[in-house]
Amino acid sequence: MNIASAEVVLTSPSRNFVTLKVTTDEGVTGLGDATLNGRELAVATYLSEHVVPLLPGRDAHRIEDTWQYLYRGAYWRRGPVTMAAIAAVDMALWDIKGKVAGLPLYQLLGGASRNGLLAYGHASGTSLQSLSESIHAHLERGYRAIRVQTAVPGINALYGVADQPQSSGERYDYEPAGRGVRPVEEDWDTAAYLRHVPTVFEHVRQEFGPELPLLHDAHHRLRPIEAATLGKRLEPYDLFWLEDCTPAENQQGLRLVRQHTTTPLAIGEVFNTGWDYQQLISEQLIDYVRAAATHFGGVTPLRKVMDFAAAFQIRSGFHGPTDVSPVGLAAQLHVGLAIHNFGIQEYMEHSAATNNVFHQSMTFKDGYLHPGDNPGLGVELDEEAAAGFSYQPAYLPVTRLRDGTIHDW
Ligand code: EZ4
Ligand code: CO
Repeated sequence: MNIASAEVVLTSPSRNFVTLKVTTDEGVTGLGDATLNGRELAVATYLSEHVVPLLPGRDAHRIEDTWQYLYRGAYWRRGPVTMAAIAAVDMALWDIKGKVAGLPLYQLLGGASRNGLLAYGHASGTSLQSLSESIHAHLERGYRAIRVQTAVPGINALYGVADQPQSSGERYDYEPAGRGVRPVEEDWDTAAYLRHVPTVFEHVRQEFGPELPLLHDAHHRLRPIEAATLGKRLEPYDLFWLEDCTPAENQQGLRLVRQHTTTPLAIGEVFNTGWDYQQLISEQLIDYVRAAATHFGGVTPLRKVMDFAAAFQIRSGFHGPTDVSPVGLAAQLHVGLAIHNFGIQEYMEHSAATNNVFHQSMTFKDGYLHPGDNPGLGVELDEEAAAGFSYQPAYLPVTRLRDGTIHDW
């Protein structure tokens, strides 16, 4: 069975998504996610100009061979645009293989290692009161693990904090990419942040008790010594993890963090290959792999990095924001269900508009996700609905310090 054609679908139900649809000469179709928040058109063009023309005539079953052909064949290695494009092809071919076999993808990866995937949701608040309401609202929706982000006195605009109050039953709808031709600017003050965050966790632990798994995302803002300080200050509150405490291109910087704190560390949502994890995993500098199938070259390399991590007792915590489409989310749910070293899955519920474009078989029940048992990935694209929403420029914010210096967002 050969690939007959492939097409790139751009849609923007409530945010932009780049989807690849591959069709075989037997009429089987597969979907892949290539969404790269804020750089969608670069990936769409990479796919349509440099990848789609290479696909017709290739054996649709030879997934590893096609992956290596696209990765090594480009000569230029790695990078988010390239790896998102390769991811889309990889996912689409796994989707096709599952449909041909009549099996959900997780069965092809070895079958389920568990009944469901523990998910965490994003609670946030501009005050301790609204944060508490947000956590309660998440618990009522079934979540059994919660990421906690709050406003910080002295910082005007901060990632991960919804600006509207959340009441029970409402979907959390913090979308960091603002529509417009330029990014908005936010501000940052490390000292203010380091002073405030431990007081928030003290409050949350007092109110919600010791058992609820709590997570926190530092979003690449800290230097190693600052990350070590935060990890130590948060130890009394027993975090499930502290995420992206530093911009981890500097992998050896994590040694310093590790020497000072036992707060578990999760890193890597912006990484795009296993090489980015080489030192972090082999030196056991992290506890959770944050990769997303979409930004990491697909199902094939995600499975490989998790097998590498397993040898070091490192578990998964795949990146699951809404800038991973339902197709990309499904891909990582199948991997998470199959691998032994699953840890937790981020889940940021897609909007109703997105769910009308992408019909998902996955379920979220009592705090656990399951990819469903439809053959392949279990996601279908309503192309007519997708065509109703054209691409709109949208960018993640940039951050400046008080003196105007650009900082990591
Ligand atoms: O800000 O995916 O842990 N989750 C995150 C995300 C990122 C967005 C950026 O597009 O850090 O919400
Ligand atoms: Co993050």
